[in-house]
Amino acid sequence: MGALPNIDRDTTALVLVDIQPDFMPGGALPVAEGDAIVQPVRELMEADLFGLYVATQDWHPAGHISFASSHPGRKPFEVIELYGHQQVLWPDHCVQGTPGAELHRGLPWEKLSVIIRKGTDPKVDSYSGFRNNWNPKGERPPTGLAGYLKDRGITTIYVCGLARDYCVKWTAEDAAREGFQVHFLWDLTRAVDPSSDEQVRRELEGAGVKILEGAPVGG
Ligand code: VGL
Ligand code: ZN
Repeated sequence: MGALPNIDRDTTALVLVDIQPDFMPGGALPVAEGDAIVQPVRELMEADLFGLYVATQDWHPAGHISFASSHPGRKPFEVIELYGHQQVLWPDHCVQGTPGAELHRGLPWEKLSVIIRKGTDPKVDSYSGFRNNWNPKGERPPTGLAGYLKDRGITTIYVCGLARDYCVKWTAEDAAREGFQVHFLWDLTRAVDPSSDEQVRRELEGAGVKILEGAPVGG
């Protein structure tokens, strides 16, 4: 690829999802090759193509409902039913205030206008930057990010980060439902389960998300 389509800075934001040490190799919930996105994401941020930069940060209280350790007898990566939906049980990760929950030190975060911290409700998980997962009432409460972007005239977003098959995917799908044009920077993401890649592609395309491959700048 090597070049992005023309970007209108006034209406286009870059959304950086969960680029945190706990999702890097050696972290608490490691994503294979998660560290490989850091340099291309840095180059993309430094290219200064976007009018607005937003990050999400997975930010769970200790004892969070998504942790296997909160469910006696369960192990990480088992799936349970929670409030009528499937919930993967994760290793403890991104615990508020721990080093693994920080934003990765290799990126120019000073460009950010806002950081959306998510997964802060002890009883509700949150993959997407736009809405929590389902709560006991069957709702997915908004984080305010859609309004934040719309109030600033943003109509188009590019998404990258970790993990491709969870938080980046859910963020992209919710953004499309909110009416944004969504571009998924495939090679600036990595998956928890790479065997799901083809299904992830089909579901993103079904949601109206455009998948862009290759290094967006340089590369
Ligand atoms: C994520 C699982 C649990 C992600 C966050 O960032 O994709 N995955 N929490
Ligand atoms: Zn999480």
